[in-house]
Amino acid sequence: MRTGVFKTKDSFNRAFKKRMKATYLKDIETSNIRERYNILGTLLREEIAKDWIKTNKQLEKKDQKKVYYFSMEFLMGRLVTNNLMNLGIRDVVEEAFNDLGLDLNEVEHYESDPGLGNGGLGRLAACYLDSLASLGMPGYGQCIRYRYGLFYQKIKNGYQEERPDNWLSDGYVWEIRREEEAIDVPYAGYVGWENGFVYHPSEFIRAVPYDVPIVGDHNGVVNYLRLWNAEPSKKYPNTKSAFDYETELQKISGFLYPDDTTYEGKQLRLKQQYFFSAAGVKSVLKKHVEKHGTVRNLSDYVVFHINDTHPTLIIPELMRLLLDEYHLNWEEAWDITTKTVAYTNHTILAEALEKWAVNIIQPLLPRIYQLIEEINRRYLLELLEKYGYEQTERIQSMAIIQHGVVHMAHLCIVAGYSVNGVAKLHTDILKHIEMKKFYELYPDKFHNVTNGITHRRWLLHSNKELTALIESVIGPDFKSNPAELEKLLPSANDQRFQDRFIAVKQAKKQQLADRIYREQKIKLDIESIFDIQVKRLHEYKRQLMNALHIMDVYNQLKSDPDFRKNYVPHSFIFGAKAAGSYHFAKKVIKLINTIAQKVNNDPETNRYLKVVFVENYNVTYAESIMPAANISEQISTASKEASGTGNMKFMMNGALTLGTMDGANVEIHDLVGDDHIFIFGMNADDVTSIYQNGGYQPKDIYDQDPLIRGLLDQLVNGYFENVDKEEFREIFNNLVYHDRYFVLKDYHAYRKAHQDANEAYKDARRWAASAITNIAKSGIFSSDRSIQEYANLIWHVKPMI
Ligand code: NBG
Repeated sequence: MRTGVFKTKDSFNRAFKKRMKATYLKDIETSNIRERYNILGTLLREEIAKDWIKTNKQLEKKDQKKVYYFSMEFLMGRLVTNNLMNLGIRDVVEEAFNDLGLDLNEVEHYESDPGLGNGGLGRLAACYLDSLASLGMPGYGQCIRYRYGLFYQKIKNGYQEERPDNWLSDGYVWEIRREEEAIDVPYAGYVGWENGFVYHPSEFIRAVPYDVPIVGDHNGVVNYLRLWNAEPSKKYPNTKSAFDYETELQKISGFLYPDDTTYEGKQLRLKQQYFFSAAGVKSVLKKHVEKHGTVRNLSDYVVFHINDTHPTLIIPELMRLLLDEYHLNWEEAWDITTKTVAYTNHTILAEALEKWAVNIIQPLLPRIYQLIEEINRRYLLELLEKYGYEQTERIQSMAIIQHGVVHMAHLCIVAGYSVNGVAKLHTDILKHIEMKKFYELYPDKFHNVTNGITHRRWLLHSNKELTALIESVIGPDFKSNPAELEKLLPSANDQRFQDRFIAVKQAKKQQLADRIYREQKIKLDIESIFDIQVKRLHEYKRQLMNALHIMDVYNQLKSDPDFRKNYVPHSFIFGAKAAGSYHFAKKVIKLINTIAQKVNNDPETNRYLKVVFVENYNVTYAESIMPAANISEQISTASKEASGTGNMKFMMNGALTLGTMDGANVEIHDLVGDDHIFIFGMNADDVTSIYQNGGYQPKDIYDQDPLIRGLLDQLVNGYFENVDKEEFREIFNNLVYHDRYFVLKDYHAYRKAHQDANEAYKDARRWAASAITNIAKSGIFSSDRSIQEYANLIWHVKPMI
């Protein structure tokens, strides 16, 4: 029970009206949504502030270890509902709004969705912040306050266009600027020698933190996400014009992942990475020393967590501060660093494993580069001692700097005290294939923590109907302890429960269908199977295989009356952003939209088949998509998807996975068993073996398989009337001559999995039983479990309450 403004609906109403008048000189009746949202947000922030201050006081008293989670991405989604629910005041506010004749839902939907991320990596970071606060652990995010996020995706004539995502245009009610904690981040210049190395930067950029509160679930705890903004430093550079300096600042906190195909682009990314890493580390050290009077016990109180390699520069920056500013010697500094830094790997894709050319790092960060060199030198000496000259090849392949290139993952493994993968299979691949030599060197550093999702946002908030249904059977305990979902298992075969589950699913499908109709004017039939693939657009995720299969279905609907009789109508839904410079991925978007246009407008078949590519897929969209799915497409080339987290969200909302034995699909399969999932295709060993031994010729499949040849030919033979015949030549060539991700090789298995799913869906009871089984088994994928594991295994942090 709250005191003050949120105590009762009447106290809230009074405060709301009063604040409306004082701020906008308006009555409730004449106010608009923006004003209503802002007043609600302000009152909420004041409420949160009380808990925030309390949390800080508590921490002040009980000085304990804290985690700083550095990530290039945080896909937070809207916070208003989250905050209302976690504070336990949504009902009061809703009633108050009803009394005022206002719609809380509408006001909640006014909030912008900050797109400070690209995909699973960023959403994972956001789920983890929610769990940290909800478990009462002191854990804080560190990132950049990108003015325009990743980008806003427009679909124009089937093509993706990238626009600035102006999420800050109307301010951001949650953030608090902390002017006094700003940090000057040094760049460029040179390193001199005055009884020791002295760094003379030629330029500083001021990093100003904006803190966004992260509210724990009904526990009075408030953590924060710190977003650093780039601003002019008082130490003004004398090497640049004001105009150039200002342009540079704008770029640093402008976009996430700016095009890095040019030298300047690469330099900008590195600048961004150093910007928030350096600002974060320095501010933490400053506070620590203020409190403890020394940096020597840092590792007892601080963990710097490196989320994928983007924040790797934390490592040399920490060394730099310990050596140059706190005047420790190398051994002392290294000892502290290697006890403070932990690293999570999120991908084995070679092109995503960051490598920075020395000729980019060195001019931009001369002292940092010098320290990386020294770390590498000492480390190589150790390797030499261990392995001897006979194994120089092994040693060279493990070096941090190789042929003028710095391998960031190697630096993380060498300097971090922990390296973890994000699903069992992924960790095994790291240990035994990708990072085999490092695992042999440091077996104790390697851990697995399978990813998780916050069940609060992905079940309790975004699927209130399902939550209520579950609660009516097993009581409310699953909300705070999601493992309790398992109690639902006996209901899987209860016909009355199945009926109620089906009714909820239909209602959620209708809500999604309404949104899609409103925005894209495509009508979906909720009796059709909602078959959904939402995730970053990438070749390894094989949206292309899904698209080819839709063409295949369409061909059969057109030519085979028996097929049509047996086919349960399907609505295939896609959501995905392609990186701006990822040309091929953008072609796939165009292909999906071209297919959609053709099939949706064919009166002969469009009762059976619809295709939708939703525009600007983001967290908010995902909240209406996850609850509405019947089939969750998780069809990556085995071994390539480190974990996946969409797979978990779909599962928790009662969709059945149709997927490969990849990432966390493997764990989903192990939990639910063969009967409640559709697994197909090559496994990770098959894939690895082909990569190692070669021997795959997609052209042979094209030549020998008439079905596949027919489909591929349709890409280039004028079959799509509304596009140039050559539009998809590149896709055709890629599949026939390269097919690095085995689309053709897995195609028939994929097709068969779809046939099985189609048949299974006809037995509505069996399908519902499977869906309920999936929900019952999904508790383990709550990010509360993941965070508990990080805390026990890696961070050694404890709840503060
Ligand atoms: C992604 C993986 C996903 C995984 C998320 C979160 C990157 C680099 N990696 O499989 O592709 O679920 O990280 O761990 O975005």
